[in-house]
Amino acid sequence: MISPKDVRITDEFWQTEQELVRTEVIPYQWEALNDRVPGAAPSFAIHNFRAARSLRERSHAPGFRAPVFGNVPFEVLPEDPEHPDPERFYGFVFQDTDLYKWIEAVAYSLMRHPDAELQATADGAIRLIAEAQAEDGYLDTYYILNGRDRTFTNLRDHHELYCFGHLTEAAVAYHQATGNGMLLEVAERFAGYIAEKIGPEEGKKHGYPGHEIAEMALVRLYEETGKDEYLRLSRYFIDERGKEPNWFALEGNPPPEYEKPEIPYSYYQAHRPVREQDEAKGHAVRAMYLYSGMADIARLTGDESLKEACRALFRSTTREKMYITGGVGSTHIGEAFTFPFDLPNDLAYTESCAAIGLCFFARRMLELEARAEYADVMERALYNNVLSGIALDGKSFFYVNPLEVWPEATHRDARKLHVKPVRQKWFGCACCPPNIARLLGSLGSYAYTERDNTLYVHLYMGSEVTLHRESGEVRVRVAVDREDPERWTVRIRIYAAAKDFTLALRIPGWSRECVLRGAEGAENREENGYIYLRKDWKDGEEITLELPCPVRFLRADSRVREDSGKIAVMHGPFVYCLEEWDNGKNLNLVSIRRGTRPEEVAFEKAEVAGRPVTVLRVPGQREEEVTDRGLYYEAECAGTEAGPVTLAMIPYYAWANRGENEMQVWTRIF
Ligand code: FUB
Ligand code: ZN
Repeated sequence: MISPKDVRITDEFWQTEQELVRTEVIPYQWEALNDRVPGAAPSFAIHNFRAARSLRERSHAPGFRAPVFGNVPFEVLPEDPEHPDPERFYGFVFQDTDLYKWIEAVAYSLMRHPDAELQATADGAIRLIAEAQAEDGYLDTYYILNGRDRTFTNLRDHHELYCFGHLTEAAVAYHQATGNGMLLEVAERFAGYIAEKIGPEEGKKHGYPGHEIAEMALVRLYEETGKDEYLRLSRYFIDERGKEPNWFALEGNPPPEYEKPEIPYSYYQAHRPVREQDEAKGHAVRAMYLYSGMADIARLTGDESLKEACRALFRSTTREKMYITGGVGSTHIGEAFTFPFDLPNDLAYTESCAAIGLCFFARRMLELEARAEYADVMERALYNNVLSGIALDGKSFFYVNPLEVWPEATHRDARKLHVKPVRQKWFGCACCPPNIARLLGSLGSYAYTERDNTLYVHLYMGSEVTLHRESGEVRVRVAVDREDPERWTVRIRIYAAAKDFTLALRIPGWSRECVLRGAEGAENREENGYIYLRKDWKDGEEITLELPCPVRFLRADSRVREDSGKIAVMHGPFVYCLEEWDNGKNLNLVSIRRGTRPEEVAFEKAEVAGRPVTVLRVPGQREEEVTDRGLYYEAECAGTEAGPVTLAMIPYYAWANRGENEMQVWTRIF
């Protein structure tokens, strides 16, 4: 894998996002983790580690009695919010992960931008984590503080292995960024503890995580340390999942209410062995994380049946259950997938973490086999659902990313209370904001992958990647000029002579007519959506790829009932939307004029919340408002009166940055 350390993002658009993470998100989240943001839901993450450290210190005192697990709920709130008990655990069962994700985001930031003060803060947090770790290596403050007698007794719901996964991801990143191995040691000690308790051997629990992530985290740990036991454990989790008798039944905990007896355990993707799964099911984030881990294991072991399952699950996810924005998970009930083509726009759940998980999955599929389809999906999720999760000023976040919002309904309709019309400062369940931060921080490893002397360029963003090869370093610099909205001009320059080296350039799904210049004498072939250029490259050699970037009108498959008779507008990888701010109230009354051709759409340079955006001006109509003829009234079968208007569309990621207002992605044709 190409480390984010080896890629420097120079692109104006993406560098702005990375700088926001560095200058706004990381400092803000640190305050949030320390419960110092007035008006924001408290995190208790640091509080819990302090309490666990204090418990460990006290555990050596004479007469110490370890806590015994009582009836502790999934989320613990202080009785007196003003005075939380310093010795108690608060927050969700997985609260520890917010700190781990923050450390991971810090690691990526330090890779790009050394900062002694930030590093010292993170080092301090890591020391706290190490001091909170139990002497046997176990580390989950929820159990440490509420009672170790329940350790690993509810793998299905209690997230201990999920916490381990995030700890490990952070540990690897921090080690790579700074060389500080303290967190890596903590993670390895916890991994060792897990392997003692869970596994195929007699006397161990034959279980696996209820919320996946440990699978891919263990692969990272294996790749960082070279220790086979981590790969074995990851593989065990994957192979064991869904086998009969089902571990989650054997554990004997009562089923949660969203679990239906006729589809047992699909919420956790444990309804059947993973190689027999071919439909994306259950909790969307869990599903994406599992499939990512499966793809990792398939890559490392060459296991064909696992590869086939990954392909089937990718198809199911993206050809039947994905929104045009790259969002996945249609319902807030269980934060889950529903059935194929059920993609409601105003009820969508489309959690930011789920779209991030889809990026993880797609990148791992690319590492398995280069097919532009995977990169198209990764790009779709990244440029739309993921980016919409964070405000343009980096100070507030969406958990849920709907495709249509009528603010009044989100306040008054109980079915839509999960939809927020404006981004929130923080959340009691704050999984999304630090997840966005760690993804944006590690963008470089999504833009490129490397295999067999081939550098794959998946995402076109200004950047410079350094490849470490036996013959020396090769630097490849990519510059993307988007000045002309009708085309992206990509210039790729290679520094250092590279013998028998292949550049593989993705042909984006939105730009099939691309034109390549340069690469004289290269062996040139096209395969699965990539142009392969193989040759002995000279130092300083440059090629140019012109990517026409037309406006496109998209329709949905007829089975997506919500979108019948409507179109969505895209420009390059960006999905566009209408906002009330630009188009007036009642977006239900506007339509795109029948027969409009994409070439009739005009571009306009504008700003939203101080950030440059390309606005699309689209010929449209607005129906007259009828409010004085009764709830229902007799009318001609000819449509209502409508007058011409020019609709202004902005990129979806930029919506809700100018206050609360209506928004819609899919618009009627009339
Ligand atoms: O359960 C941990 C995280 O919290 C999930 O990934 C999110 O969906 C949220 O439920
Ligand atoms: Zn989330």
